[in-house]
Amino acid sequence: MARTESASHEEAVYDRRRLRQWLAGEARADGIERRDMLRLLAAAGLTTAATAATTAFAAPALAASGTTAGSAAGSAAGATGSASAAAVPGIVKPLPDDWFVSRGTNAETRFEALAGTGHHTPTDRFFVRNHTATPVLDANTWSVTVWGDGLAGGGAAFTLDDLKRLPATTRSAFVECAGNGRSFFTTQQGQTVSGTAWTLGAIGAARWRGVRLGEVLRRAGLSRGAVDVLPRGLDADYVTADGTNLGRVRRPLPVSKALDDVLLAYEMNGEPLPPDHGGPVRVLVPSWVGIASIKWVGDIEVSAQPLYSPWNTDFYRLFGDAYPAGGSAPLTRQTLKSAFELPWNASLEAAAEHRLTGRSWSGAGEVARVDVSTDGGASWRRARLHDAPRRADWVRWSADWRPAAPGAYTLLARATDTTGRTQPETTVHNTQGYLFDAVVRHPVRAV
Ligand SMILES: Nc1nc2c(c(=O)[nH]1)N[C@H]1C(S)=C(S)[C@@H](COP(=O)(O)O)O[C@H]1N2
Ligand SMILES: [Mo]
Repeated sequence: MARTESASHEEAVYDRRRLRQWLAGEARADGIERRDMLRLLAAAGLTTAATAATTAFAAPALAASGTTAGSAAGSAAGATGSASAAAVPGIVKPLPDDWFVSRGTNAETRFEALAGTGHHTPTDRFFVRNHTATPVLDANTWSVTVWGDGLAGGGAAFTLDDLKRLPATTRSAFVECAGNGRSFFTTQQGQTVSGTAWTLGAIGAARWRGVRLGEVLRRAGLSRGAVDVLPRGLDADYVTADGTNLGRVRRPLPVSKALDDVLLAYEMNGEPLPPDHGGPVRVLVPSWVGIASIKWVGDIEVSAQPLYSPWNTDFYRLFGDAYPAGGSAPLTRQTLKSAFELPWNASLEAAAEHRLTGRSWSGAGEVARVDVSTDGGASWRRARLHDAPRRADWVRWSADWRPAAPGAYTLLARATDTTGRTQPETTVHNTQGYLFDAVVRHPVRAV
């Protein structure tokens, strides 16, 4: 508990410090409307007239050398046997209907498709969240440029071979969208939220191999004055529904996190990182909201001043009645969730023994225990854990159940992590539906 609270306190302090620096003309805020900055400043109690000029966005000319996935999803049909492919323009890999639900430019993993698959999500079943479309990049010509006034020298570029020559690290971690579970704000709590209506499948866990970002930053000449690191994707500019061009997907990361456990990953589950998941190289930010893990990274700005992008100002903060007018501090760690590996409204044989399986995860600490209810929350029992709980990862669990009679049942799973947090009954509303952590009520039928 103490660890979580002090960490979120540090984030609030960090955010306020950035705002002060912006007011003093020390911070840059590209792509952010002045009124949005003023709203943030007001929220932080820093309402002095802001007259700081912003510096023009200067970056090395970088062209995404490659094509963008067009109608690849269509050609994927038939590649996976009987299941037809869900249509998501912009995603390269096949999306069979029994593994995925298509949601706009995104594909959600069906949790029932993970039953019996092992600890890591098979890459072919891993959810895809694209702001635009998957660019298919050539690993032989790809490179990442590290640049900015937070470096002592003039910066550096690294090819894939350069990165592979540096010491490699392998680790297991989940990537989860901050909006995972968003639809339950509406279906369980009767609230309105904006964004992709995910159920619980905007998460996957994989074994990632790559080089520590800290190693790359040091070789590029990281200076002591560096504050923020801004990785940027090579996918197309993101244009909002109202036509505003927000530029390429990018989100600042404090240097402290960048030097801690962040990877530049070039392998996923023992294979070269595939196009949909950011190949040839993506950023992997363990425990944090998925948006931090920038795919198709093309350049990384290292800055001696705090940086902003729409992805840490207008998006990926908590807005709403319970939050300050400018929103919460930018989101960092994920929250706590659990899911059954069963379809919604699954049919189970009555008076037969069933092994209910599922997974739980937390961005704050390891999962300490999982409790399961098969009677809508009237009684609970402890599930068996099938993995050694680890930070930034999920655990598989199971509980046996014999439905006494045919009829409708509500299954619940509730995780507790090592910081002492337990999934609550409801999540405090925020307008963009981030960080849903309440226990999900999963309906099944015994027949
Ligand atoms: N360049 C780029 N990086 C990106 C995104 C994107 O659209 N473009 N989406 C982000 C979001 S919101 C999430 S949740 C994760 C999803 O990773 P995945 O598609 O490999 O599951 O990638 C993040 N990195
Ligand atoms: Mo996301």
